[in-house]
Amino acid sequence: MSALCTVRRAEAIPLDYVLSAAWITSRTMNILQTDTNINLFTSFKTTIMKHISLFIILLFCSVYTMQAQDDMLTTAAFKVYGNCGMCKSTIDRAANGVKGVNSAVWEVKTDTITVSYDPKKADQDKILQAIADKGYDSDTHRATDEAYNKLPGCCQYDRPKQ
Ligand SMILES: [Cu+2]
Repeated sequence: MSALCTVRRAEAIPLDYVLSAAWITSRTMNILQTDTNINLFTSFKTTIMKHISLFIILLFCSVYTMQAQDDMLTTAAFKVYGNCGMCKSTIDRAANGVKGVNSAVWEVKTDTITVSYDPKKADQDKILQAIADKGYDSDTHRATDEAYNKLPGCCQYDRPKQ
């Protein structure tokens, strides 16, 4: 949760009868100290009004946070040829090493890598090229024979036809 939300939540607490308010991010709750001598009915009305605005602020904060995350990341899956668990660690490391990649997971069973990345910093070309540099072919980026031949014997998968 952003610092802005934290501050605004504390500000949104009714000020006229609250002596102090603090938003505790780790517990997602508000700590309030109130003056109990204030007229209960007035206090009740104020509380309802202020809690509605608090709720609206919370709602906007949540929606904004979710949108920000969605806008930032693109998720895509690509075919990458490989054999075994050792291939997996090499392919995963190559893709995760590309700047802007948030997560990359290659599956042995399906020969498919699922990558989530920031499209402003990374793209399909950069990711698949980094994987090809380590000796692994995809349908669009072929590794050099030199890189392929460097792979351990167990990892020398059947290459797709050129
Ligand atoms: Cu392997």
